[in-house]
Amino acid sequence: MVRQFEIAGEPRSAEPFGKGLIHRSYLIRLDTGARFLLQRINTRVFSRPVELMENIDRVTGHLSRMAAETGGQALQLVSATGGGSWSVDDEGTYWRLYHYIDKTRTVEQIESAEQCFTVARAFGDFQRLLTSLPPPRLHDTIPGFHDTPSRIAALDRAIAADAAGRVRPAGAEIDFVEARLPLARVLLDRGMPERVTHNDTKINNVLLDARTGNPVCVIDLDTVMPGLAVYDFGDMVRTATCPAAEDEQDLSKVHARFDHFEALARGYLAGAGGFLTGEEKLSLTAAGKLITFEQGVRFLTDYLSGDTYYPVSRPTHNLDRTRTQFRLLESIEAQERLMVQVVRSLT
Ligand code: GN1
Ligand code: MG
Repeated sequence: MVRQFEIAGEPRSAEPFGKGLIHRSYLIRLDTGARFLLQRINTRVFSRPVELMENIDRVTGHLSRMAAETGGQALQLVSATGGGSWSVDDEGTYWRLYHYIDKTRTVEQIESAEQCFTVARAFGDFQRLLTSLPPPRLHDTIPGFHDTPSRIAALDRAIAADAAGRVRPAGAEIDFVEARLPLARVLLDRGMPERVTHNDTKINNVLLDARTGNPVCVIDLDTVMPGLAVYDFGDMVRTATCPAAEDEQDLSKVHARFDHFEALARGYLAGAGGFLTGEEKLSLTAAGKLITFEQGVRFLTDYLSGDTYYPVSRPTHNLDRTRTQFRLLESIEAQERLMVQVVRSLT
């Protein structure tokens, strides 16, 4: 497959790479020492791979041009020998090849409040650089990705079908959602503009300089599409304020760290504050609640459906993930007033 791309050398090795839940990634080494990242696109999740790659082509092209001006770096696709930036194998599987960005590392868990600031600023910068992406509108690579009401509708269908016989063991979690239905609409009807957003703003989607730890490049561009700016902030709250892993089974470890929240808000506003409207800035806390809720609903739906979307390594894996999200949401709710206050003081 690597030979289907414009590379100068012979591929020597391929090893599985990274911890993504969706695609399969391989680190490729050529005889010249050059390294690449080969990715097998999951077309069960991204059912329109050509549109997906059109988006990524435009976004990486724009970011590279901007990076040249700002001195940063951007992901770069390798062209396929037949033209375009992807290749299809005999089985109809889509593949793409990125240049590997050297001297960087990723971390799975935020290490400090300071790191929250730098990573949030990197995602804020990312959004800001993309405010000048020329038209047309990007494709929706996953339609309705953050359409929380339709995520709830999907949950309702999974409950009705009870395909895996798991409605009973998930009773408490189903009740939890039931009690919070109005939250699904909390960001809608606020007149916020559509922006270009990343939609997967976990810390492991920022390459950090291996030596200094400074952000070098935002990666994982598959869900870059039109959306509300604050969705990205909400996903940072979900993933960066909590000291525990997404699938932690000891719920006493799950909570939102206030100082991390504050650092995220400062960092994000440092990157994106210049273009955000007042309404967007005042929606940051609500976005943290919403995205945590929505992710819990997605995990719960997958649990009830018999684990068809997220890979699992134990039968209750998706239920455990659901529980961390809901516990985290409770923790955010308990601190909500203070969070709103701190955001207001920053704006
Ligand atoms: C998936 O594959 P990964 O880890 O980058 C998912 C995100 C979820 C996340 C939960 C396309 O992302 O939306 O927030 O898992 N990506 C897609 O860990 O569904
Ligand atoms: Mg990822």
